[in-house]
Amino acid sequence: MIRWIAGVMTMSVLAAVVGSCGREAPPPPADVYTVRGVVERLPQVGGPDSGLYIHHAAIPSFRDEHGKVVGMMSMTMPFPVAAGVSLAGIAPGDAVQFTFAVEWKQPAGYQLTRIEKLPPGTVVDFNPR
Ligand SMILES: [Cu+2]
Repeated sequence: MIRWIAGVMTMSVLAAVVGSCGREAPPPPADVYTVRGVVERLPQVGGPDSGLYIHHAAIPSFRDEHGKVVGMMSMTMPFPVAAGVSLAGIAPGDAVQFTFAVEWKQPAGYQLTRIEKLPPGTVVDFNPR
């Protein structure tokens, strides 16, 4: 009798867990930012660090893993380039506008998904409001 009750309780706990999974909201999409910057270094093919280094403007709307807007100051950092994104015609010193996506779920990471060269002579504002 006690075993039967324990069994029924286990089943109902399982049902509740499975049931709540079915009702779960779909995961939020990755955070996406479009930012300006200046290319510092192209990816080192075959090197240990294959990121595209960009001195990017501040990103006031940048969100942390909890979705809280914390901003990101202007800095130079490497951006892993998503497969299929062409860097043809991009060189160090170029002013660019680029888009990157941040995924906080495991596996967390970020990727540059789009980049375009700005007209020669474009002055990047590194501290936009
Ligand atoms: Cu940064």
